[in-house]
Amino acid sequence: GRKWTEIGNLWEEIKGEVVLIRGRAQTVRGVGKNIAFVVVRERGFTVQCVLTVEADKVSRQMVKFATSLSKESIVDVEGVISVPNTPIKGASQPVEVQVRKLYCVSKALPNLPINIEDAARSEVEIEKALQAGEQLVRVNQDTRLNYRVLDIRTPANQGIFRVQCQVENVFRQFLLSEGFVGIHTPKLMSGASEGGAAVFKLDYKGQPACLAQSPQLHKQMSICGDFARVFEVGPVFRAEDSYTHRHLCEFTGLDVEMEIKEHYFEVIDIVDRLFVKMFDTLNETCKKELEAIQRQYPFEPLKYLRQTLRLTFEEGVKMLQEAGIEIDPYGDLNTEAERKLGQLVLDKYGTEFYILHRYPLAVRPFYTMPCYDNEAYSNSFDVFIRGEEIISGAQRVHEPDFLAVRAEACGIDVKTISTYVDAFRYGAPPHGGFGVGLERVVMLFCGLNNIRKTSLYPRDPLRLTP
Ligand code: ATP
Ligand code: AMO
Repeated sequence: GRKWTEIGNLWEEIKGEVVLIRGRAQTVRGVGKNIAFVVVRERGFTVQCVLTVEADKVSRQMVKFATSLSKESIVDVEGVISVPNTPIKGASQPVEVQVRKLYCVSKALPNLPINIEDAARSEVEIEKALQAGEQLVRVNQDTRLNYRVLDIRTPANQGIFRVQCQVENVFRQFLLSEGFVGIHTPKLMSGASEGGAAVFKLDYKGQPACLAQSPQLHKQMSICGDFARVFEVGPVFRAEDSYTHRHLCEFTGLDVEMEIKEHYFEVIDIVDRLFVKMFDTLNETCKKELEAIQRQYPFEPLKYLRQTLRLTFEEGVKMLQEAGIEIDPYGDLNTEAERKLGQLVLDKYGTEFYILHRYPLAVRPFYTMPCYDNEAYSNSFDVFIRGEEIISGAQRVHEPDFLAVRAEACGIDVKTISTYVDAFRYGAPPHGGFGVGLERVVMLFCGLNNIRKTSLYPRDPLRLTP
């Protein structure tokens, strides 16, 4: 086959070389009958291709053909790299391609519902353009999501989903290096694992069933089966009934479960080292992607410490109370209090990533282990980025009769989870774990304002397509 060059690799060093590239016609402009400019884009990188009528090489017909290309059509271009005297507007690469051959591989419709250039602009750029009297359509979120295939062509979106891939990759690599084994648990379940309200019910060949709200029960059962340390990356289903910026009906769960030798801090230690490694790796390996995201959605890099700050729930409540906020010391923090505490922690400790542990037992799921020294509290924790929750975790109850009592107390019908409770009757080690929302990690690391931006094809209470 012929040698293809990626548009992102077209630099001054290869001046004079003949290259072959494939990309989308982002903009097309004819100047008279003898010249045409086609800006070609490949995964966020753009280069200007120039067609000039010259004997034997480019005909007038070809210039006409190029000028008539519809935006977003896919083209193959062969040409010579040249370096223009003045910088090129509207292209990421500093060189031009002097076109010899141009083929249209696939035509796009002439009128697209989203103009990629408009969809790629930041709020500031949009405001400027509007003030300058430019004709511009602000692309709203519903339009973006309705035509997601077009929307995800923007450089920021290309960046977001590469960052997401790296988050998942670091999660796996780190845990594998710590002796964890990856597992897959069923998504069709006989009962709810996280409380009955937010569960999708379905008919399983005549039996009532539901979609898994988490791998909670089976990841614990795998510990009873002697895997000692497990992780899972998989879909999680929640029938959320409210429409918020951070809840989806289907998201990707990064789950961990492990034996505990002495203390639930062993689980927190894993969270700590995993996420410091994660943030370091993202900052090192995703520079281009993060820049592309920042250009459209400006954000400050995440502030985090070498060793993650740990506060008890009581300490958090005290900080909020001292700031004049009324808090029930045995209740849960609402979204507003979580945000406020995030700000107080940032001001006092200089970090936007921290762990809050020893939550009141009453606000945690039935499988959570109470504190040995005070049963009003539990061996549990939440983890926050920029004042919003990304992780919940805890040590679990491993005594079956007490587990059944806790489940009933939390309104769960033990019959629907009897195989889970019974798993602890064959000998079960002390254990704990945590669940991370992948889309939330990406959203908050990148300071984005809506979880739909970090879900490729989001499912929310109002959206089941595309
Ligand atoms: P988790 O399910 O792990 O707790 P979460 O982020 O979904 O994760 P919730 O328990 O649902 O958190 O809620 C945490 C807090 O956020 C609650 O105390 C509640 O005040 C607030 N909250 C939850 N859902 C909403 C919502 N739809 N609108 C406003 N606030 C909400
Ligand atoms: P929890 O219900 O807190 O805990 O979920 C764990 C993490 O998943 C994310 N998350 C969500 N992300 C998007 N949309 C949603 N509707 C949504 N709900 C939750 C959050 C949250 O921190 N079994 C426990 C975990 C454990 O203890 O191991 C659980 O499911 O980032």
